[in-house]
Amino acid sequence: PMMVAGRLERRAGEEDRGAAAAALARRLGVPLLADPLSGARRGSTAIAHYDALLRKETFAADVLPDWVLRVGDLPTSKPLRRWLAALPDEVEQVALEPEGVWHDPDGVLARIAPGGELVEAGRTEVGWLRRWRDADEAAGFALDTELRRGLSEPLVANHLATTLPAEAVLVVASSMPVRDVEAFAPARDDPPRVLANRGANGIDGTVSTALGVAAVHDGPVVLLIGDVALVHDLGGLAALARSRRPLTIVLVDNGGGGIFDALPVAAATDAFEEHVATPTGVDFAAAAAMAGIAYLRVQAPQHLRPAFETTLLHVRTDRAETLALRRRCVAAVHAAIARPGADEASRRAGHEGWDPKTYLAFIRREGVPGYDRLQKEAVAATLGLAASSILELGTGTGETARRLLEAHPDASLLGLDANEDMLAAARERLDPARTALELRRLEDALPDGPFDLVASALAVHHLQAAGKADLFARVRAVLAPGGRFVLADVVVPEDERERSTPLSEFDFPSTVVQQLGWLEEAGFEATVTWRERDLAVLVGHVR
Ligand SMILES: Cc1ncc(C[n+]2csc(CCOP(=O)(O)OP(=O)(O)O)c2C)c(N)n1
Repeated sequence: PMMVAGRLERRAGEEDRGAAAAALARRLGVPLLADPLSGARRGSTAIAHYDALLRKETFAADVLPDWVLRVGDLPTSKPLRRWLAALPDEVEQVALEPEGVWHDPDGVLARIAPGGELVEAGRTEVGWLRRWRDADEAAGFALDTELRRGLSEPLVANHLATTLPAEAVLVVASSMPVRDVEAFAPARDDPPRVLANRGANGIDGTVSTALGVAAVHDGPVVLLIGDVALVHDLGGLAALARSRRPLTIVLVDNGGGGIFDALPVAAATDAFEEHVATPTGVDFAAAAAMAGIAYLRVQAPQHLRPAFETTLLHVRTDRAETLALRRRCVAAVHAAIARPGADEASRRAGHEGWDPKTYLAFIRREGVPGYDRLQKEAVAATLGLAASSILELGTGTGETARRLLEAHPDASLLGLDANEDMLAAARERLDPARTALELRRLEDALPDGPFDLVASALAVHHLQAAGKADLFARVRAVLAPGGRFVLADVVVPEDERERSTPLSEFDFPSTVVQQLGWLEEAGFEATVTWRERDLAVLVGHVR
């Protein structure tokens, strides 16, 4: 069994239900995955780093509970939400909700237990809590090491959640502040109260909310907010001058909506900055002067503490660096919990450490369950084209190349791969008279065309969204008129439960729809010729 705690309401004078949830988890001896908004991220069974942990497929698949008790709202973390939604049907998920209100967008709750009903948890298996605790602790160490390198958005969230006293209230804005606090706040016995205006996750009115909290709360009140959200409530900033209670505003200014950098829309480079990221261009020192409040440019974490008068603490960060840091943090957590053996599958299916001798057997056995079928469908999608020159991206051991040469007896093939050992293996099995092989990464410039056919199997998903969009445009440029691009790869399945290919931190599959979009943008007429579970064959015809 396990417990999951999300945002819990608490009115003045009511008992602290977060603390009660943590006490229950301790009594049951079960892991408690608690969003800081629940107030339950405390005690010896609290798990703080579930967001990063559950991004690792092998870990997520390895720690399935037999029973879940949920209190409060759903936590914000997408990986946690997905994982809960995809738990097997026989895992009963129960919401404990004394107020008769619960949140279940995925329709996975089996039962709503009103307050007071005796909740019977199954027996706790020996070592079950320890597996979670060990992973959580390893994750915490790994993150500390990453975060110590310099002032950053995750460090700001971590520092505030670690150092604010129990009597403080931390108000967090929507977008990354609420997520950073969820991902980087440690479990501690006396956490400050964390409040957020979730609702529809608006970034508006947040300064006003914090102002209201400061008006009634006796202890320090700190607001953690992004630059776009702050600009959405400059009116609230102006109102601060009329409040006699101090509010400390920690502004994380990354020049726009940093949340969007991690989304596929970031690949739309022509419109992204102006229409999605929307940097505000506001001079925040001048905004503080307008509001009549103190202003300080933050250079080090120790500046981040409650001030005695209302103050704007301005932290400048860089969006691209922040995105890279977030990814390093997740990778560091995954490396820290990697267990030899358990992770062999994902490591070998990943980018590094491929051994060409065993790769094919491995991938047939457990790596990509539909491997043979995918190969067949990829070749089928190339038929009907009189190809004399073929470019293959990610030749690997040469399996696809062999099949392509067989299907196109008049063609010669140029194969690219970033791994020398793989190319050596491919060289051994392919006809040298019809094949040339080159060591190149997909990110590198493509060889000059024109080619009649560009084909790729199980390689392009190593590129992130922007990299894929960019590659598709470069492929289009080296194709001859009437040419074709055949892309056979792992994709994000329509239903998470359809995922059957083990992924590592070097795999970034996209959805079919996203990839069709990038193909169209690159000037292809794009179609799907085959798809099953998390594998698909996409074809781009030169328009
Ligand atoms: C009222 C409202 N308008 C628009 C949005 C869409 N939206 C979500 S996050 C975001 C960007 C927020 O940027 P910022 O406050 O700087 O935080 P960051 O993403 O950089 O952490 C926007 C515009 C929203 N949630 N609410």
